[in-house]
Amino acid sequence: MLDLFSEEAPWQEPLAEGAVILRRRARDQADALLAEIYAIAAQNPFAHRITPGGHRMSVAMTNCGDLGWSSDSRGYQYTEQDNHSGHKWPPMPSLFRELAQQTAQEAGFSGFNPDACLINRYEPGAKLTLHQDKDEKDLRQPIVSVSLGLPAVFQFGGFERGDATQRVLLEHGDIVVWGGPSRLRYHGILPLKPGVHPQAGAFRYNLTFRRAH
Ligand code: MD6
Ligand code: FE
Repeated sequence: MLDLFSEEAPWQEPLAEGAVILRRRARDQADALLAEIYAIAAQNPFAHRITPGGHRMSVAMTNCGDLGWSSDSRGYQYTEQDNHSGHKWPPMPSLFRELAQQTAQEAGFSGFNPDACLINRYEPGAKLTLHQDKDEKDLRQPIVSVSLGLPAVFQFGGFERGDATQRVLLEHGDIVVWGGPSRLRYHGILPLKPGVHPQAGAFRYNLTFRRAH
């Protein structure tokens, strides 16, 4: 919808071939997205997973959808239930699914149908070290990433961990869609700076939509 009174309508910012930032694209839905996140977390609480190397992750995670990503001493995997609570993951809200499908389409990826949504919650100091997302079966499918709450510095690198990285600030309502030739680029989040966001409080939330199976 065209909003003539908005100071800054969503705009697109290319990152690399197959990767684009849709700035502020989720801003108008942010309160509804946050309400869904809180409802999901009431059923399957955010938890700090342990990496296969034995480290406690500083980012707290939960999931919704048919499959959820998690980590434990056996490795990284997609599962149908939350190993912490023993419950299935809550269904993916239609608001989430439609936003992911629509924005994938806007970025040039038609027919995206996510079966997993990982929800990350960052508190001040929390970070995500450089990694590739490669646990999904079909790497031709893109990933859609929605940022809410406090801003964070996103590192977007190359295909080797040691490659140079671009740094971009991801703010409330920004969506990153990437796939194609960029699908296996290394990326991460630098330690979150303390702050209070008017809608999300002292946290940053990130939703990543994936086709896992
Ligand atoms: C984050 N995002 O923004 C972490 N992965 O908190 C990711 O790790 C990520 O944004 C794959 C695709 C898009 C992403
Ligand atoms: Fe990732």
